[in-house]
Amino acid sequence: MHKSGEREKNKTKQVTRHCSHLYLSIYKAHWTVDERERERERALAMAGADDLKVLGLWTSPFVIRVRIVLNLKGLAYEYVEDDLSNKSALLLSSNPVHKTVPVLLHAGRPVNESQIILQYIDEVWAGTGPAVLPRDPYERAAARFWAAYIDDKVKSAWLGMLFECRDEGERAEAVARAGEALGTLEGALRGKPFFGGDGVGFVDAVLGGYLGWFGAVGRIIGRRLIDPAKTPLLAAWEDRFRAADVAKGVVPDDVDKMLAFLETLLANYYSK
Ligand SMILES: N[C@@H](CCC(=O)N[C@@H](CS)C(=O)NCC(=O)O)C(=O)O
Repeated sequence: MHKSGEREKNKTKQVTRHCSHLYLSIYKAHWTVDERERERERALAMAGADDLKVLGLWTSPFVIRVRIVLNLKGLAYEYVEDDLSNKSALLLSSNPVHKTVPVLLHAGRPVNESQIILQYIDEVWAGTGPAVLPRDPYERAAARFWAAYIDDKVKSAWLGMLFECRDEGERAEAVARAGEALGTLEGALRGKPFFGGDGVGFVDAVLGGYLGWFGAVGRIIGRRLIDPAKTPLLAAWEDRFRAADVAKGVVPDDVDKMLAFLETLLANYYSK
């Protein structure tokens, strides 16, 4: 095929991918290339730079962190709760590799994996609201380091404390592991109100996503998981974070509801 014809075909394919529902309105044979290009731009704008949908689960630390960052950026989005015992066709087709929530759909295009989603939001809306990751490359590397640390150490302790422990001894062991990881994070906070400095940032959102479950653990073990006696800076951070506007309505604070959810989950998944 002729090169310009090939380019034209590719553009049409691209638009079809981005906003298939608008396809018919842009594909008019008598239009010139320029007219089609202008219409393509218009169609993409209509599809909405801010057309955002989150597929989620209200208790998921990974989903919660995405919602926190969308709140931080002041971005409106549609939230769709998925049923992980009967995953939606949209979830399966949007995250065919892991089949997990969260999925962010931006103008219909899926972005997977929560930390990647947070960075995507920060890049696309760099000019909107506060920066999620620090702008300084060294500080940014440090934030990514701590976020990875949290999803390694805190995540495994979280699974151990609630979902994988077979008895109270195993729970206590996981609680101790969580305490160690939280002790290390106390050092990373270094007296700042938030990991991100004066306001919530990347690491705050990543750790903050777990706070609903920390509340549930607290009820089970009879004390705050983030122990004010051992990690006073982090305990103050928790209070500050829970009170922040970005966390409101997103970080679960109803411990009874969390524990009822846990019970159902354990009965449905882990007894099989
Ligand atoms: N690494 C993933 C973890 C996501 C994840 O594990 N999500 C859970 C909900 S908390 C899920 O969708 N589980 C469904 C499954 O594993 O089938 C991320 O950060 O997005």
